[in-house]
Amino acid sequence: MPLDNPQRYTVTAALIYANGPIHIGHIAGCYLPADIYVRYLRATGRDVAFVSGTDEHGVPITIRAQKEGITPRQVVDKYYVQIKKAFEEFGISFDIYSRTSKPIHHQTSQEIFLNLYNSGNFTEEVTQQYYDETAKQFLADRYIVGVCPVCGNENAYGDQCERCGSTLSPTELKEPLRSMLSGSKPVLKETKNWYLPLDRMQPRIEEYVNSHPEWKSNVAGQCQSWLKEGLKPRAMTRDLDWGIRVPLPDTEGKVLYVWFDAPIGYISMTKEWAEQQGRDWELYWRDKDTKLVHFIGKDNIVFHCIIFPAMLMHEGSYILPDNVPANEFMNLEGDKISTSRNWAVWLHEYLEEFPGKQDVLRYVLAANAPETKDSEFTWKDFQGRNNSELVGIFGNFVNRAVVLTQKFCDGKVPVKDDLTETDQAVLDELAQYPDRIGQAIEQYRFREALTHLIDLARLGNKYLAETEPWKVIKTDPLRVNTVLNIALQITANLSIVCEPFLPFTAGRLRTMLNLEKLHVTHTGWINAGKGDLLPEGHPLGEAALLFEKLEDQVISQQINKLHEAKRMNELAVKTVPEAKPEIQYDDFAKMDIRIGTIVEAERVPKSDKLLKLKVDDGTGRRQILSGIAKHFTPEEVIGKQVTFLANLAPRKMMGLESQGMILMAEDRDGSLSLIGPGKAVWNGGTVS
Ligand code: B3M
Ligand code: ZN
Repeated sequence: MPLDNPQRYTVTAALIYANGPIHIGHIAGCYLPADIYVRYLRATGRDVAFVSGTDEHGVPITIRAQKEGITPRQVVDKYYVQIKKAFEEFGISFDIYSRTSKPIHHQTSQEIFLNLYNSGNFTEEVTQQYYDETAKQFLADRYIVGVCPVCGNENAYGDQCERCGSTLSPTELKEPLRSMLSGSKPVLKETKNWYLPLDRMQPRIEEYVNSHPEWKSNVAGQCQSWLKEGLKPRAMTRDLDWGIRVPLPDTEGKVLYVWFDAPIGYISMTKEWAEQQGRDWELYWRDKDTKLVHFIGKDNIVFHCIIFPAMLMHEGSYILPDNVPANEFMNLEGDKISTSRNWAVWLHEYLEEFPGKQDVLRYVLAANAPETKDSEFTWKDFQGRNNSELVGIFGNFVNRAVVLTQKFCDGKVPVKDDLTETDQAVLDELAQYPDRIGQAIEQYRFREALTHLIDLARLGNKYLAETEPWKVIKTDPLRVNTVLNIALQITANLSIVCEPFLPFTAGRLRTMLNLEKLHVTHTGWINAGKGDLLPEGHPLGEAALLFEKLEDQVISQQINKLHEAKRMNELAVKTVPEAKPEIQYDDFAKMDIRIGTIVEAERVPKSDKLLKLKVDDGTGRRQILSGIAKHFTPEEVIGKQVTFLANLAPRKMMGLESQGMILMAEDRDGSLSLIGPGKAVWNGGTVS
C-alpha cells in the first residue's frame, strides 16, 4: 500500500559515455546499487524518478570515432542502442534512459549556461592552447602526441601516457609534438573561454559539503582533499566542434565543456520523462522536499560533489544533491578492468551466454560491490556463490517449502495449528527482516542488506531442519501443516524483500506462490514481515527451480575466454613499425634478390639460433647461415623455396661463412615465416 504522502526522490545513475559497451565494473560500481535502491524506494511507496542515459559529447566520443573510422554521430547511435538494450535485459529499471544528443538537452544546457552567464557567474579568460594549423582547429589534450617525460614513450597523449600510466598535461610533453589530426606540429594560439570561478565559490561549496557529514567516507575524503588543495577556476567551454554550441555571439568552433552539459542531462532527461508521463518535472528538481541522489563511480566524485553543485547553487533555482553514494572500483581476476586491454566481462556477452541468469550476476556483483574499497570479481567466486548461496541456501529452502506442500498438502497453503515456541521464535525473527534489510539499503549498505536477505533464507532452512516435516508427516500431519504454513509465509516474504536485488527471482517466486491472485505484489514492502501473507487454502502455482548449479567447465570456459581476448588484444595493439627513411630506385637496384631451394639444413653446434643451410641457387649450393633455429627445425625447411639476398658481403658466424641472407616475414606475435614465390619458379630467378 503506497503511503498517503510519499516522499519524493530523484535518483540518477551516471551518464556513461556512448563510446563502448558496459562491463561488470560499471554495474557493480553504479547501476546495480542505484537499481536496488530505487526498487526498494518504489516498494516502500515512495515517488521516484530514476533517470539515466548516455553521455554523447566530449573527446572520448571523437577519439572512438577516429579509431573506428566512423563519425561521432555513428558512434553514439551505435552504443546508445547497445547499452540501453543491455540495461533493460539486465533489469535495471530506469524510468527513462535517454541521451544528451536530444534537442531538449541542448536547450536545457544552453539555458542554464545563459542564466549563469547573465548573472555574472562566469569569468572570461584568454589562454594559449595548442592549435593544428593544417586541420584548422584547437586540439583537445588527448589529440596532442609527444614524448612522455616520465618513461620516454614517443606516443604519449597530452592527458596521459598509456605506457606508464602517468597523468600529463600537454605542456609537459617533450618534443617532438604532433597533432593526432594531421600529424603536423601544433602551435600555441590564443583563445577565449568562459570559466566557473570555483576559487571564489570555495566558501559556499565548503559549507555545502560540510553540511553532509553522512556522506560515505570515500566520497567525503575526496571532497576534502580537493577543498584543501584549493579549488581553481575551470573552463566551461572548449574549442571543439563536437558538442553543444556555446549560446553566445562569435563563438564559432566552441562548445560547452562536456562536464558542464553531462550532469545537466539528469535535468533534461527528467523533463523528457515528465513530459511523457504528464508530470511536473519541477517537483523533481525544484521542490526542496525532493531528495536528489547521484549514483556514480569514484572517478566522477568531484564533478558531482563540487562542480555540479556549484553550478546549481549559483544558478539558484535547483535543489542540490542530497547524497552521492559513489563506489570504488571492481577488479577482475587480479587485474584492473580495462576496456582498451579487453580485460572485462561485458554485460551484453554475459546476457547472451547465461540466458535467464541475470539474478546470478546481480547477486554476485551486489555481494561483492566495491562499496568502501576496491573489490574483486573472479569466476570461481561467481560459481561458489551461485552454488552455495543461491542454489544451496535460497533455492534449496524455497524448493523444499513448495515441493513438500505439493506432496503433503495437495499444493494448498495448509491450516496452522497451535504454535510451538520454535514457531513463534521464527515468526518473531521474520518480522524483523524487512526493516533490517530496508535500513541497510537506505544507508547505501547494499552488501549488508544482501547478507540479511540470505540470512532470512537461512532461517527458513534452519527451521525446516529443526522441525523435519518429512519425518513428522508419519506421526503428526497437523504439525506438518503448521510448519509448512510458516515455511510458505517465509517464502512469500522472500518474494517481497528479494525483489530489489533479484527481481527475476521475485517474479518466479510470485508465480510459484500464485501471488498475483492475492494482490500481494513486490511493492508491498509494508506488508513484509507478516506471518499471514498467504491465507490458508490458497493454491500454489507450479514449483520451478530458481537457480541451478554451475559446473566447473562453464567457469573455466569463461576464464579461458578472458585470457584469450586479452591475448588477441595485445597482438592487435602491437603497432606497425615506423617507416624507414626514403631511398632512391638505385639503392634498391643494388640488391640482388633471388629465389633458391633449401636442400640441406642442420643446426650449428653450440648455437640455439643458427641453422646452417645449403641453398640451390641455380648454379650450385651456397651456404647461408640463418638465425631461425628457434622458429624452424631443419626438417621443416628442407625442400622449401625461399627468397634470399644473394650479393650480401660474406660474413663469418661461429666460425662458418655465410654467403647471403634468407628473407623472412615477421608476424605480429614475433613468429617468422619464409618468403617463397607464389608458384614454383626456377632456382636463381631474380626478384625485382
Ligand atoms: N560520462 C564519465 C563516464 O562515463 C561521464 C559521466 C557523466 S555523469 C553526468 O564515466
Ligand atoms: Zn610514460
